[in-house]
Amino acid sequence: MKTLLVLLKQQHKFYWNVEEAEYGLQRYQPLGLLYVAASLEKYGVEADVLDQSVDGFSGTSLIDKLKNEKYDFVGFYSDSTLKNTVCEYVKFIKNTLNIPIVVGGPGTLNNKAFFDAGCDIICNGEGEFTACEIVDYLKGKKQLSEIKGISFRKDGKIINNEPRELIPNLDVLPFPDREKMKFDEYYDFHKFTMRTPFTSLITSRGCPNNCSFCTSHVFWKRKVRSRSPENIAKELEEILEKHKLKYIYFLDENFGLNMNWLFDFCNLLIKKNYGFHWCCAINPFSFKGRKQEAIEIMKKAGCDHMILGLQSAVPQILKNINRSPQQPEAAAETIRICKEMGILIQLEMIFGLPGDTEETIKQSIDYTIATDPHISGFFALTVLEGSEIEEKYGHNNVCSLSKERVDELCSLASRKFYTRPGKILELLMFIIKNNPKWLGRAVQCLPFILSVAGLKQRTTK
Ligand code: B12
Ligand code: SF4
Repeated sequence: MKTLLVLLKQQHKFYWNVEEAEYGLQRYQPLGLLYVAASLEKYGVEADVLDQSVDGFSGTSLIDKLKNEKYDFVGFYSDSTLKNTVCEYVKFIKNTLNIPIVVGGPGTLNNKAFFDAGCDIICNGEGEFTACEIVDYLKGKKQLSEIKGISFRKDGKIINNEPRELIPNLDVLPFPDREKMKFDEYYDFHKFTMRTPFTSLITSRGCPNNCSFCTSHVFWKRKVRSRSPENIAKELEEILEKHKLKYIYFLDENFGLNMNWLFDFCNLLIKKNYGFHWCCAINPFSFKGRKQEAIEIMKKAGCDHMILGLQSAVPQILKNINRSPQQPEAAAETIRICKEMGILIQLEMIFGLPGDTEETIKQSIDYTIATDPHISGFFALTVLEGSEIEEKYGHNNVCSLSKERVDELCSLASRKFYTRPGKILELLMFIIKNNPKWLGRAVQCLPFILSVAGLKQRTTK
């Protein structure tokens, strides 16, 4: 049995500032598909992985490949923003080829459109074991009704099977085989600290929180499972055998939530002295009570960039999105410590949240300027299918401001934040001191820099 797993290129303007230039600056290996592929191969199924932004195929050439190379089924990754693109491909393939199509990923929470397009099976949640059971079904060894964690169509009706239990011990999973991809084609030059060769890796799955704009709690059930530091070290050493790795982004939704784990992991990195730098995403309450100590050891272990999601500085807006009103204070402390230690700190804000007005957005901008992280992203809310905000507001306006006004306020915030002379100098000095090679990318990064600085209007749909 043989399968092709596919990540399509984003064609719709959901991702902020999505333009061709963006994809020349930022690409991540499709870790989810690589995990599924590794489990299938362990199960005796040949699994190839294609990434359209690197492999550049068209719908017609994809069909030719599926036919000529005799694949038994094809799988697509979909997040909410890729959904329309995936549906277009599913429809196109099904018009010419009768091949089973499976779709998985965080964008499948509302699955009707995929079935309407012709998809056969949706994998809900983690895919490693589900995909192997789908193979059993295709071999005639299992009924669809027996497979936990899938949805399928029977007599025109969508059947949602019982959910699959989360994999209790992530250490049992085979490592994603990055050699399936063109390793050097992955990087994120949005990061001033980026060095190549680069890869991404995930040390835990899930997040305990339930922010109303996010779908993590629906997908990962608010349960956090961490891999053991030793298991991660083994994966790192496999990569380091083949590549002189210089940079890693740990893709966890909230990195290092468990403090004992964080200290063990950082101590292991320090002991092993692998020589790469890394970046991670945290939240305002991360490292609570032991912030100074935690950030210090992370720095020692190679962390040079943290992404801190605060979203709003206004207590009532934070309450509206199921967050604590104490977070702005906590985030300010993280920003201060990171700056003292020379870690690039990036604050993320979302505008257009429930209850947002011109005044609350102004307060968030003022807060960002006052706390002065190195960089800050101001994003217009993307309403994700399956999120609490979508349930509550549907396609209606979430706040009193129009989408256009929210976009304008994002640009205005960026302009106010980045066009201060001190800021430009600070960033330039940071780059020269920490990663001068990045400046070689400056011309290619120009559209990105202009957009970040609010000098080029952003549009999101
Ligand atoms: C890396 C990343 C990115 C990268 C690259 C994304 C890409 N498509 O290549 C960048 C930085 C570009 C990015 C951008 C965005 N991202 Co992003 N990103 C991630 C991140 C941090 C890691 C993804 C990952 O590797 N996960 C680890 C693997 C193991 O999990 P997985 O991918 O879900 O795969 C498992 C299952 O889903 C399933 N599965 C997946 N595919 C398939 C296919 C088949 C056939 C089967 C059987 C199973 C299966 O099996 C896998 C193994 O168990 C996740 C958060 C997270 N930690 O997951 C967010 C996440 C995917 N991003 C998210 C969002 C919202 C965005 C943006 C829209 C943000 C924005 N507003 O601009 C953009 C849009 C991207 C786009 N499509 O254009 C959301 C998606 C939510 C949703 N409902 O769709 C996530 C979940 C974050 C969150 N908690 O909200 N992102
Ligand atoms: S936004 Fe971040 S902290 Fe909130 S639920 Fe999603 S992943 Fe967790």
